[in-house]
Amino acid sequence: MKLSNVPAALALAAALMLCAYSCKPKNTANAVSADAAQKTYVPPGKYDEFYDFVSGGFSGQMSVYGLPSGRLLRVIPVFSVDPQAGYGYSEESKPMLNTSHGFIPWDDLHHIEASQTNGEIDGRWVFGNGNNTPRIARIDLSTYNTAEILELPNSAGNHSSPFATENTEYIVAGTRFSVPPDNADGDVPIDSYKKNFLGTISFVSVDKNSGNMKIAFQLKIPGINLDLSHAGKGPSHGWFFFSCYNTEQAHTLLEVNASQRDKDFIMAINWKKAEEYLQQGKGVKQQVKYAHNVYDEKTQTATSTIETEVTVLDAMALPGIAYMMPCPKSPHGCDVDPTGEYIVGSGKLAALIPVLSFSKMMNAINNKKFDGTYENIPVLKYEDVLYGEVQKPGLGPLHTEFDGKGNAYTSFFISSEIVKWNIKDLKVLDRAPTYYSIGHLSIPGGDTKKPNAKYVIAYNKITKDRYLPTGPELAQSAQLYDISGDKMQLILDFPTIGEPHYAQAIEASLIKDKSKKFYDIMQNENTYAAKGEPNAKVVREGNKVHVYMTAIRSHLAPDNIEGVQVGDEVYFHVTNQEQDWDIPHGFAIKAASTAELLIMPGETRTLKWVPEKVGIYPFYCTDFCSALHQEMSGYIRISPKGSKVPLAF
Ligand code: K7E
Ligand code: RUQ
Ligand code: CUA
Repeated sequence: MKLSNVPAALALAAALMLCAYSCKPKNTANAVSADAAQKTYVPPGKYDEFYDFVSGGFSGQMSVYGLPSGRLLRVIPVFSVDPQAGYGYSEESKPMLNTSHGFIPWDDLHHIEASQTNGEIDGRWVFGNGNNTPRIARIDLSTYNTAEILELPNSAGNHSSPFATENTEYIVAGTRFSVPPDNADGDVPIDSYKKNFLGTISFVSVDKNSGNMKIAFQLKIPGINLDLSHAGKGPSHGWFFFSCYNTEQAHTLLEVNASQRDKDFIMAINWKKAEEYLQQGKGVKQQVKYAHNVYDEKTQTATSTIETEVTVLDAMALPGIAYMMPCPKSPHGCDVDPTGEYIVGSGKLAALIPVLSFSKMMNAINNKKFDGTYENIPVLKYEDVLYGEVQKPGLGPLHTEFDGKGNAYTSFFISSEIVKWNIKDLKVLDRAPTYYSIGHLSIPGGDTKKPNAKYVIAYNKITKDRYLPTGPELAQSAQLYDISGDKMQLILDFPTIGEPHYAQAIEASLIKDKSKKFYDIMQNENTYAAKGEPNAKVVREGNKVHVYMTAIRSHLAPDNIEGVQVGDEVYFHVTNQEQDWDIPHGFAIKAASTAELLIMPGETRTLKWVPEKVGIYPFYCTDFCSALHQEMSGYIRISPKGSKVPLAF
């Protein structure tokens, strides 16, 4: 660390903080549109027009809201254990949270991306990235379950993720932290960064039918920080664009040392070229360890497999895969417009928005107009790839979404506003304040070829005085704007679960009818399913006791269990016998250190309990399911180890 940098760092930090706390946007009074109530009113019993899948940030979960009402419809457990659903507590779901580092019941679910076909949202799956221990999750949009979680090796801080190519050929993930590759000796001095640390981009293929993910290949890139990315589309299909900061490759005092250059890069990756190299056998097999967790709908059980190999292509050694396009000051967002021609970078510290041109980039590449190399990767000239700059748009541009009518909407963290601008002439058309410090914003389909630009939703970092005070912590806030006219109109504030980053809103008509109502119990292949109360039983195998329990309004069977001893491993396999929509049963037992189970109709869920003390323990259904719900209960008697009490139920 150079000492001379310290005052500069402090000054910068102070400036940014000042802004976050004092930049209360102007024209607060007329921000809310007069007919807001009408525009967001969805009468009781009526459905919303959009589902909004919102990242939960450090809550690790994904939440689903209805728009325009802002109703919270569901929280889907993904990267964190969830007591409500028993996710991460039931034996069936525990393997979902396995990693090569063991069971990790928390992550930072950062960005959401919907699957696409022909560059349009197809309503099959949404993907979320675990930012901390690099993972990608796939959520099924008929069951709203986390169907798959894939860990990424050679990676750390999986931030530039999980963005999809036009036909979801790949979900792409770039590492935010460069690290020594997993198969290298990691015990190296941190100041050997430039020598030992590398960046990685993972191309995860997605099976068209099953959705199953697989790391098709990884690209080895210089030790820079990848921040965000988006796929090319239309003419730029086959390319992927990444914002990069810290091209200085600093490893201390990043806020200064990684912000020295006037320009960092947007890296363009030609993944079709990478595929060619792969076919020519230019990939190098590398031994690594990463978990691949799949939930099987038939057995209703997740399995975790530790995979041991990835194929790596070196983008610094194989020409034609990577190019660097200069982009002002620490770019954050990296967004491609619906035509696929314009690439918008957002320099967090820049006072302008650069718009790069794909066709100009191709010209420069085809004419080999390079301005030297960066770690062997050709660098293009800013002037050669620049379409133009939006001048003085606001402070701290972060992310851009598109309306498909030639306009772009950019979020400004520091000046707390959304700015609408025209792509063709780069003129600012409108600005609307956000409360406060907006991060991402999203328009339904706003990062696809076909946006449905009825609304833009702001996801804000700071809530302050917008809600009734609830102690030092306030819920983060989302704000809904009507953008069907020329001017943006704020029509609703609604709180979010955890810290929202990116989100994807999907037209309800596309997915609502395929939403599963219950599981067919006859198709339930869980090894421990009990179908019908006569099949309820208790089986002892050594010190393991398996309780095959049935739940139906309003009875748990068996409801009296004896002959179980301290130190036994007791497995309550509870099968919900109902075959009707929205009739779950719950299950909890006194003193069991795990959470409850919540069992959907036709489903089996297992709670493991190792009793430690002699006694009588009641258990009961936790979900108020009928007038006789309180009667849905029972007792288990725990006897001392070695007791002669016979097994009875
Ligand atoms: Cu801008 Cu981590 Cu996508 Cu949040 S990131 S804001
Ligand atoms: S019971 S409806 Cu516990 Cu009165 Cu709740
Ligand atoms: Cu079943 Cu309450």
